[in-house]
Amino acid sequence: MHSAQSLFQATDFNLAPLTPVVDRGFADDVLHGLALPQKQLHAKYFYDQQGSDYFDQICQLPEYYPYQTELDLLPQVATDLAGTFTADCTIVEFGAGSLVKIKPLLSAISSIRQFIPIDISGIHLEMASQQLQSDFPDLAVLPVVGDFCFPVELPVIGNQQKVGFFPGSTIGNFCPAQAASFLKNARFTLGPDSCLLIGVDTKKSPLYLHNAYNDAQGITAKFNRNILSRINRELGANFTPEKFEHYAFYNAGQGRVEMHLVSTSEQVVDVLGSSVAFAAGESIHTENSYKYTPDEFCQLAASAGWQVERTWLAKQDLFATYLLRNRG
Ligand code: AVI
Repeated sequence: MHSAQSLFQATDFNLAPLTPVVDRGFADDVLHGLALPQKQLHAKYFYDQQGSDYFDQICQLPEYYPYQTELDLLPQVATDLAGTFTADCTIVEFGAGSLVKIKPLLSAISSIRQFIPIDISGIHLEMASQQLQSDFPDLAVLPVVGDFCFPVELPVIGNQQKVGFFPGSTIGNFCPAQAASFLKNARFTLGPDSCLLIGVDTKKSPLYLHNAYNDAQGITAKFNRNILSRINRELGANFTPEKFEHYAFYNAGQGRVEMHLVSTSEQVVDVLGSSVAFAAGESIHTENSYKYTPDEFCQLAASAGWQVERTWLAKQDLFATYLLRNRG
């Protein structure tokens, strides 16, 4: 990721003008998304340093049940898995974030020798990996900065069994077709005889879901608007984030929470030389968060070549963790 300072570089050491150095992939995705009839931005772009910090704050909110519910479930999952994974193994975490949820597994499963966290947010990953390494000095921690939406090349790790770990219901941020393709890519990344331990949010009361994405302190709103600030910082755009309202609701037909940023007035924004016009009330669709019943998730996993071997449901069925096995 580019920091604010790395955005501009002098083409000649003593002369202006300064040339913006932009991440073309990010720029192309933003321009493409804002040109669609329903404007959209890819949710993976929430997670620059500031966005990752906001997400950590969301996880501490009383309304945002998925985080704490999964964290409370994991010690039981880990104890049960200690009897399954008895030979030396390597854990590969997709979208590793702050590396909190791996700790119950590392504490309970003594056969874990290596840990490979993969995350798109390099600085965040580096800091969290250093901390984890000092907490578990006998573990080999091998962070990989990368986009886990695609197959990822792992460091050479020998012949140990590989176990993928994808907590947090991040799979819900993909549409079902993308989720199936993530699951297929994960099979490819992890290889034959692998397993995948995955956390998936369940369908539940719309009001409960609504509150989780509309917290009283407005942190989710800040997280949502930060994507516009990031586009300003990294692509030199001139969004006024306060002129966009956070709007999140459960779309029961689609089985997903949708997040949008709604323009509060008619306005034109400059993004990399393109003028992007907004009508008052027009939205940018910034995130989907799909929820799955256990049956729906078993079908999705099967369509990608995984078999559900074990299911753990949290209290009141608020959240599920599944152990999947690669059917080869
Ligand atoms: C990371 N992901 C699973 C979160 C979710 O619930 O979809 C992101 C999030 N968006 C708003 N609050 C949290």
